[in-house]
Amino acid sequence: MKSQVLRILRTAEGYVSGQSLCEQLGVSRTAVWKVINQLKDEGYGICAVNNKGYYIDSYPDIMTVSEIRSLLPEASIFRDIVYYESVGSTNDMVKMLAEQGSSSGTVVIAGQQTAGKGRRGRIWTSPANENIYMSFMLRPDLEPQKASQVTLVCALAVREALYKQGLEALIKWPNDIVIGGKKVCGILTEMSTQIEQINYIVVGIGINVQQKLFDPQIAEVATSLFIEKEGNYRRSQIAADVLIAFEKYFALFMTQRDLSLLKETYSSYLVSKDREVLIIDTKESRKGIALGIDDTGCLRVNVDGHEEVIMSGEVSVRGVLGYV
Ligand code: BT5
Repeated sequence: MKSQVLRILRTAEGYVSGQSLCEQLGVSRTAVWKVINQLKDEGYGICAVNNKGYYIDSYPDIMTVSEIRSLLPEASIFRDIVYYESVGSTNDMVKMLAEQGSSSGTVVIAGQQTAGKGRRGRIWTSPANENIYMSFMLRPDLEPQKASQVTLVCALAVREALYKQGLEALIKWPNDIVIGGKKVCGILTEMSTQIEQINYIVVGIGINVQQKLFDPQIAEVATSLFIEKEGNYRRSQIAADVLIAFEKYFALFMTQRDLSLLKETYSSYLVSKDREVLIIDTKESRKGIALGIDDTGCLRVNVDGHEEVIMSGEVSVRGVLGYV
């Protein structure tokens, strides 16, 4: 009921009377009053005026299930949201829930991760209560070899959510979001398969929001929204915006089961578009000009006048002068 009260107050043009809340929710005045007090305790700035009702004039930066749910449309595919103060990894947690039979669209969000993961055993640093650590699980009707394309769909969603915050975020193929040439977000997609079929797919997103200092090992390449542009970021709002944008892009992705409808948009946000990149193979490195992605999410690079198609995971691509 908390999320319903929040959704009503948030979308109202002005004050909402206690009577109207009671009627919309089918509960007593006392029940409404209790929820309002709980919300005040959580830090919501709720004005209560006699004969007018309630109005929210400030929102705290808190990650609660009711806050996030109230920011999502009622028909969102992300129905089951779980929040933990601290977990090892939100990807591992949502996988565990998937193994226990949780439904498609389960979301796990944490205030902190003690074993945050990057790709190939790398570490994702995840200090408490500053950033977003979120994973969701889907059970799409999709061939396993296409799962990695969902990472690119998610990158589009994160870019859009950050753009709503007034930030010019770009995508470093395949799974990083960068601002000012530094990494502000990483995405890790994992899956469980049966022969030729996906059981479930897990998409994990780490976004640095309020963090002001980074470990020396990553300080050169990592940044946060706050470092790039000071502001009162509300993590729940950003997390909800990512989920809303993901649902929109994922629906387009599933109509074709590839990135054909999204490749132009994705390519237009590529940080390396039309720029020289270094393709780092196990055997050799070579330079080329990044052109964009193809229908399957491979990076198209012009190398000495010939187009090469680079698969993610096969090689690493970076700017000739550094990370981007
Ligand atoms: C990624 O891996 O970029 C995927 C990161 C996914 C993290 C999310 S958080 C929620 C969910 N639960 C998890 O356990 N994971 C996901 P990769 O491309 O391998 O990049 C990892 C590299 O990024 C590290 O080796 C560092 O160099 C750098 N790095 C580590 N922590 C960072 C941070 N907080 N911000 C920016 N860069 C970081």
